[in-house]
Amino acid sequence: MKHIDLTSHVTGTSQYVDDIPLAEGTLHAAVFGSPVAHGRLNQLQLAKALAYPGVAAILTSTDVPGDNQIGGIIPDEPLLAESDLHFMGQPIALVLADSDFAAREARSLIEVAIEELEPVVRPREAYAKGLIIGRERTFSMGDPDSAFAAAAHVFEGCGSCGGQEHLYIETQGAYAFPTESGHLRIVSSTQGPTAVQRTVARVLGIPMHNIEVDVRRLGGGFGGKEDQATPWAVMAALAAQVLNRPIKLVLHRLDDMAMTGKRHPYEFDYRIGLDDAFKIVAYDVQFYQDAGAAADLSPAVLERTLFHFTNTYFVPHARARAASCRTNVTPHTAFRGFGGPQGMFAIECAIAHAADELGVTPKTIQAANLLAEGDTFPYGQVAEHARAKACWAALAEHAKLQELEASVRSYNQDHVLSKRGIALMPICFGISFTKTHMNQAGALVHVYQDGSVSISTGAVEMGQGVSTKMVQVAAREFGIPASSVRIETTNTTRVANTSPSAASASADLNGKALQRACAKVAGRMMDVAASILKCERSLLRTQGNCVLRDNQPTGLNFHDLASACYLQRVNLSAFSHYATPGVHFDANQEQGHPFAYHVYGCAAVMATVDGLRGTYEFDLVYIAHDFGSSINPDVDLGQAEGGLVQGLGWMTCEELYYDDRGRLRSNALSTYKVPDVYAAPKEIIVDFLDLPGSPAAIYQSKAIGEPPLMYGIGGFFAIREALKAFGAYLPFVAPVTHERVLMAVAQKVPFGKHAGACE
Ligand code: MTE
Ligand code: LUZ
Ligand code: MOS
Repeated sequence: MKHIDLTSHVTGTSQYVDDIPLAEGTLHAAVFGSPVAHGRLNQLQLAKALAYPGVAAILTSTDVPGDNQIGGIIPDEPLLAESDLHFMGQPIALVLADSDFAAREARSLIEVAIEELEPVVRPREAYAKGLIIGRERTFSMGDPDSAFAAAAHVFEGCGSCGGQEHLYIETQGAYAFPTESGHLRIVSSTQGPTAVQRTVARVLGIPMHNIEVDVRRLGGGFGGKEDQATPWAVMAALAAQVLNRPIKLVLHRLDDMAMTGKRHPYEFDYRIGLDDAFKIVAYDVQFYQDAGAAADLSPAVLERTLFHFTNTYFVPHARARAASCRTNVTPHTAFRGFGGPQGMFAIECAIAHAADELGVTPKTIQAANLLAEGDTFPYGQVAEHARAKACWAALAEHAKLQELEASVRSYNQDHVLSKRGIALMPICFGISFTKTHMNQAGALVHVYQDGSVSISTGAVEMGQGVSTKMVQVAAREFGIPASSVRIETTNTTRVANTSPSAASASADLNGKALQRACAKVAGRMMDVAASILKCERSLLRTQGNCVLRDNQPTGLNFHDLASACYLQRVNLSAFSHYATPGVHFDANQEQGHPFAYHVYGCAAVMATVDGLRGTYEFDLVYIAHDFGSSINPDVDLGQAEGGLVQGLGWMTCEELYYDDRGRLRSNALSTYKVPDVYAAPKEIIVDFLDLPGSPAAIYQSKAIGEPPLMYGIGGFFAIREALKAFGAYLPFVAPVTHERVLMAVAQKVPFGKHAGACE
């Protein structure tokens, strides 16, 4: 089945927040943000801005009727700054005017008196000053200290990986409508409608039932709208309530890039111990997460770094420590992989370092340490249906890895100015929210009396195809064509108390809830069919709109059955709830069974580096991925390819540059480079591993949204291998931009001096 938004996307008729026809009396909002990264706000002069034609009002923290607080995990973030300014772009005031242009012009007339303070822009510096959010966490298994003492080889070093701009095509935005009796209806481009509803209630000091949040779809989220869609919706709601007018707030791209958080940059120190058979006997790592100026989701992201710090390897003696470091940049947030990629990058660096020293390729070490069935993860969960070795073997066979490696060697012999490298990137990603209570969902289904079906779930469509999958679930449960099913908007009045669409779990959680809801209604309908056809219900099933008895048509179709049910006063609606069974985690012991299952896969990435220019290209990426029994191979393939390219971008060309005043200099598409069609690999081949998925996933499929992003890490190491062929060593600093490659070739960074990574 094709993605249900295919035609409307291609013809430009899909609707987003900015496409909603303007309601009478609408005011447009522009957000005035802090001009400094750290300081104290002494005075705000609004007179000139208020005098600008068309300006209706300017709201500040003093206009907040409830709690001026939007922090989800830790209450450390005001909606609008009071006196302390913690990052450049931090919202201070909201200008409301009768046009977007007027609001923005007036915004530029706001004057401030600020006492500027020294900003902290590096996580290690924040750590040294004790600027830590939440508590430091340690995951540990075995006895690393003794294992290091006994290890034949021990290597230590450090590295870093940069942040990443989400660059959803639709920027952040919301449209709030005051309806009546203090009720607000908010259309928001959010992954978390309930988070918006809950936070609006808190900030406005009103009950949640006075707020309806509605989402048709997002033009991309990638985690950037899991939590950080909320403030813009709350600002729109605040102004709608105070002014009793519809309020539209859609960020312009430059504001979005300057004001919203990104993937967390990390720095790390590692130590790895191996025996003579290349077994990793011990691994120890310390992570410094650049959390930005407020907690946002950072503690949860940090936790997932710890869940994935051994990637897909079994390390008997392993320890990871991690701290969220408070710096004066935008609070960083969820981004596809949610801290997992950073954890995996670190161990891949440690492996590459050991490989350099031991004179083997990283592949030798990777292969010797892949997780096996029954191995224990450092957080206590035992690997079941472990597919690390199966994916590795499938890749080696299907990609004809040995031939590929031979071709790289001969290429390098024949070429002086350009060299090739190949890297393998095995992955393992845990599926479930690591906060156990978030693993729940709800679904509502109506069968109308004409047999057409309407479904609502808590899942938000952001391009990943979850709406398509929900339609497939309902069609399959009722035995009707997908064209008979309509998926409604995600709306807090139809499905309440939802988790954000995140953690790759939306299809599993909402699909299972929907399956139950459909089964309830279908069961009632089949009872009626059995009475009409005077036969055992167990002989009946529905397919392609027809009710079949012993697989033979009965003449009764789904439409007539629905109207018969209605006339017999049978309930044709149902709501169901689903909560993932068996997941738990004890954050005091740092032990438990946090994931319903794991997704595995392996990629081979081949890159060619031009030694004169420092440029590179990805010639080929081969992936063997554990999709389970995919319910939509087209959609899932798109997720695999898109995730890969987004991961390659993070590792290579996407460079966020903050100056030492905490100003983001790469704040536009002219200075922040995402992979385009030329930067994408010339060839991407994705093999579906032919193994059943998990019973915890919908129809034994497997979650697909995030895991493929981590294949992109292979891009860094493919380039690094190519550089080794030049006799140059690449320090473990990502992204590896063309400039960094050129420097590595030109300077022939001596091995062992992983320069630049550790200061
Ligand atoms: N794919 C598209 N096209 N757009 C997106 O915003 N977000 C990713 C992934 N794939 C995203 C995407 C992220 S971060 C997650 S968590 C999952 O989709 C969320 O959807 P799922 O739970 O249905 O997989
Ligand atoms: N969001 C979240 C996530 O709140 N918890 C998670 O565990 C998670 N994992 C991946 C992506 N988003
Ligand atoms: Mo995805 S980072 O879980 O929104």
